[in-house]
Amino acid sequence: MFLRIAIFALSLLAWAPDFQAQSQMVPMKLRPEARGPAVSQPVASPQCQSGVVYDDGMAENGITFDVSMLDMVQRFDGVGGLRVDQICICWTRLPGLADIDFDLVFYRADGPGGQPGTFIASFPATAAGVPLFPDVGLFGIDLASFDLILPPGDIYVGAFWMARSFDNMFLCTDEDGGGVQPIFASGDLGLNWSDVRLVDPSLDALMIRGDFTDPALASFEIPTLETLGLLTLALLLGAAALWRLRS
Ligand SMILES: [Ca+2]
Repeated sequence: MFLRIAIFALSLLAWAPDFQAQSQMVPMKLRPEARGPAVSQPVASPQCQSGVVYDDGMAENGITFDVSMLDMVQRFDGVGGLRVDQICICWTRLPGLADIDFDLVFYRADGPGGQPGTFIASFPATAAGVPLFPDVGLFGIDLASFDLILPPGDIYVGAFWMARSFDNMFLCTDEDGGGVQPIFASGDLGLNWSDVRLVDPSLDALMIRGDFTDPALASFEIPTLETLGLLTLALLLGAAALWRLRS
């Protein structure tokens, strides 16, 4: 959050170039020829596999945009009202920097036509040791301790990063998994959004996944042996006290 506020302040000083870039955002891809056989290894980590997943587990490509600040998000349906436990996000890269600092970002789907609208939250994160394309890395970010309860409705989840500072970094894309979730990109901190699929028809899904739980269910605790043991001890002590009083 602090990073975004700081960057927003800076962006006011240099607003014009990015605002113009927004209206003509063109994706930069690792394999511009698009569709073909899967070239990456299967995602090694089981992270988020039991959560909300829109990709097929194999990345065919990567995508970024030539803007200073880039938000790229994918819509998650049916997660409104749930608590975010973990987000998994896949990065790949060309030679250069191996680590990327980014923010996980959350937006409500209350913009025009259901596109991203109200900003919800962001969390600074780092993906260290991003593999060279065609290898990819699925990085899990544990958010359980933040107790982020999402507002009602559909939610956009994705990443914000300084795309020109990390111009060798790409979000992994699935191009043959059949995903249909809306995907949007913004070069001006979410003021204007571009439908990424309109400029990149080969894109099926971003490899962004999430684990969510119902906060009502999360607060239910199954009694543990320790709890039962303490209860038994209390009963025994109570019985002993009663016996001593009566004797
Ligand atoms: Ca795939």
